[in-house]
Amino acid sequence: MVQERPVPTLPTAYTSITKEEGLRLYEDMVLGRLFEDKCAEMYYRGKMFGFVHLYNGQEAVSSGVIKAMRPGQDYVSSTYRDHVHALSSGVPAREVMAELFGKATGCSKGRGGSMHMFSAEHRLLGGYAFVAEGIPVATGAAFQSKYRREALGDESSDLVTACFFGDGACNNGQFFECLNMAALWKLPILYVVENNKWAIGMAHERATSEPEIYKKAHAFGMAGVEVDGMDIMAVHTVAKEAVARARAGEGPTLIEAMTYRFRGHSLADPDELRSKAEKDTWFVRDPIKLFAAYLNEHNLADVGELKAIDQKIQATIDEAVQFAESSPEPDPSELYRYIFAEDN
Ligand SMILES: Cc1ncc(C[n+]2csc(CCOP(=O)(O)OP(=O)(O)O)c2C)c(N)n1
Ligand SMILES: [Mg+2]
Repeated sequence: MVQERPVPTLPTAYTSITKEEGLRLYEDMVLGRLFEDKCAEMYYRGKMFGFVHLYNGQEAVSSGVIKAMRPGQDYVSSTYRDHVHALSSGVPAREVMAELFGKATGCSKGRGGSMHMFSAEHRLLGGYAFVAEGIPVATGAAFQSKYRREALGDESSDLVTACFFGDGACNNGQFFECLNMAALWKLPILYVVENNKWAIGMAHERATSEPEIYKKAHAFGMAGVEVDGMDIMAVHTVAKEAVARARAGEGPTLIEAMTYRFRGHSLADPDELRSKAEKDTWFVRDPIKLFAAYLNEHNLADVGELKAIDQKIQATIDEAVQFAESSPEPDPSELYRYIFAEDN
């Protein structure tokens, strides 16, 4: 048995949910999972190029946080592991798949590919290939919403930003500089660390002096919370509190979600460094299976209802692949478009 860091569970009384909300969260996690499974299939069939990093296992973090926000208004920033954050933000599956195929109908018009999902409409500030690169961008987005509201008097600008990044990113200087500014200026932002224990082949404890990342918030006088990232109810509850705090002008929160990626670092990674014992420990904590069991136990959904959702989502994804395959590639005459803002 692998010795794992204990993660606090929320008191049961704290974690009630309506059927409607439960099914919405379940559906979003299934969308992320089935989409990524299809990505793997398409990648190995040679439909996509470059590195493709999948999110399987971490779905409770994306769904739990983003579904606690206002769709199409609040901002989300991601990393190179960005497909599922895009889906939770409302970018249609067909546009994410088309982007992966490098097609003109993709959400970044085929210019971005796997690591550069973007959607102004869905307030997705982008996937970023450099580790920690999204942190200053998200911090800037949070600053502008606060500035518009407080300095320019725009009351509608009570917007919140969620900034996702990995455990490895927390050893990068941008993390410290941005947390300092965000705490100083009480910015409306959630820094969400998806601690999946590894940065490619570097084990988290080998790379950082204080592995409990949420504690780093206290150095800045910021709220810091650790949460079971495989338990969507826990993530969603913590996220709702952090969003409310941010919207009320009470400042940022650092959320450390303890999670695990079920596949290698990227689809090119043979994943030989993580032990079988460690993987097995986490595989049994599959967030989708855990939540399906929760919904069953609390009579919120039966097996048939959940299966119907799975089938509906699978149909959406199959349609997304057809859309991506039949879409045109970007026209070579447009090679220099979308480089400067005025071209958009
Ligand atoms: C600034 C920078 N340094 C190094 C790399 C190479 N690199 C790509 S992914 C990665 C690991 C990051 O791990 P983590 O932040 O934990 O995210 P995860 O992949 O686990 O989601 C590294 C070092 C990079 N892309 N950018
Ligand atoms: Mg990691």
